[in-house]
Amino acid sequence: MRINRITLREIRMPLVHFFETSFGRTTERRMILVEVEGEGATGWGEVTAGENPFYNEEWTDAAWLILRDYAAPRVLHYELRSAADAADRTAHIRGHQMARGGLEAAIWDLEARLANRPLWRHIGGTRSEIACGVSIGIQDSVEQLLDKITREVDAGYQRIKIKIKPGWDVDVVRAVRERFPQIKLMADANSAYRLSDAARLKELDAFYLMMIEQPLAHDDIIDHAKLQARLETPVCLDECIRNAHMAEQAIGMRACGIINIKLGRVGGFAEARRVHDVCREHNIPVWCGGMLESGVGRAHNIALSTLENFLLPGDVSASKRYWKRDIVTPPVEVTPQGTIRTGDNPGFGYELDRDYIRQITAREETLG
Ligand code: OSB
Ligand code: MG
Repeated sequence: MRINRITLREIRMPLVHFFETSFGRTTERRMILVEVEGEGATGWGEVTAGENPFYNEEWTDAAWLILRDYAAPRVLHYELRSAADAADRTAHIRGHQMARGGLEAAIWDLEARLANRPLWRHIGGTRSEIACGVSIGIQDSVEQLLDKITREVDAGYQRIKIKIKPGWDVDVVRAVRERFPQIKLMADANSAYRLSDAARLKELDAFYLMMIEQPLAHDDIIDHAKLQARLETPVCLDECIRNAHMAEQAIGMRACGIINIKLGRVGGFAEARRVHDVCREHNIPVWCGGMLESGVGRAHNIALSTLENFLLPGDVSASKRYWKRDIVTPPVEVTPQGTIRTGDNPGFGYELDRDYIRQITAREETLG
């Protein structure tokens, strides 16, 4: 398979509602779409980096340069044996998994289309319906948070994740638990705590959370192991896990009981599958995380979630929770049972709304 053209597009999409985490508030997404052309077909990927280097070190503007100057030239006009080999072509780049992963995912989509197969089957997925949860950001008041949770539970979502940070943690989780004693509930701190906060985090054990996600530093597996030894609640690692080797080390150290796999964070489908396989071998369940994706990234997350060891509801939810209008048609929809059904369409499975993409494109560059 040979790629002869790569088009980068930066699109801007305002969120229906701001999304706030411990590292800040997002009101508009700036994401890069990667379109690869080769063998008479095209494939699409999305770069999941944030607008600022606050979740991890990547951000939209850096990703653009990495793709344009380093990643794309390594893939263009090169005879790829398969999409599974695409990540190797850019593996000499240190870090920048999200930039590399957007390109890699586009190549998988292209390969699936050339084979006339749905992407989820092409990557080895086994389930035709995935379980969905929601991630609910920090709100201006606890009342607002409770209202939002009510809405999502009523919509059928199978588990609720709330964001926490110092000052918005134990009391908030207690209030949620009092109102919703039965729901599957978890909390995500996005690295807002230090090991010296262990006693505070230990208080969360009282609320039988499914897990606490990434409480400590984004790059510190060792302290998570020390924390996990003191908590009943399973730790779930997100930011810390950038590849299968790190997953293996974290599991070996008992730093976590669960891992969140994000396609971009690990650099694409090939590495995501390796992380998945390592976790399965060690009986560590995984689920698919999200990065406020447009329909393209969302569709890739759906495909990823069909792999066998995605045993817990993920952060893959309906387009309308984020966008007034998504860039795919139909938009991603969730059943009243809190699931998303996959289909038999080739590639990532949705139609692109090219008119709308054109309208919201802030810059475009074709390489090759
Ligand atoms: O840590 O999972 C996270 C959004 C932006 C950055 C980091 C995270 C998130 C989410 C949202 O939790 C998940 C989603 O619904 O896309
Ligand atoms: Mg997270």
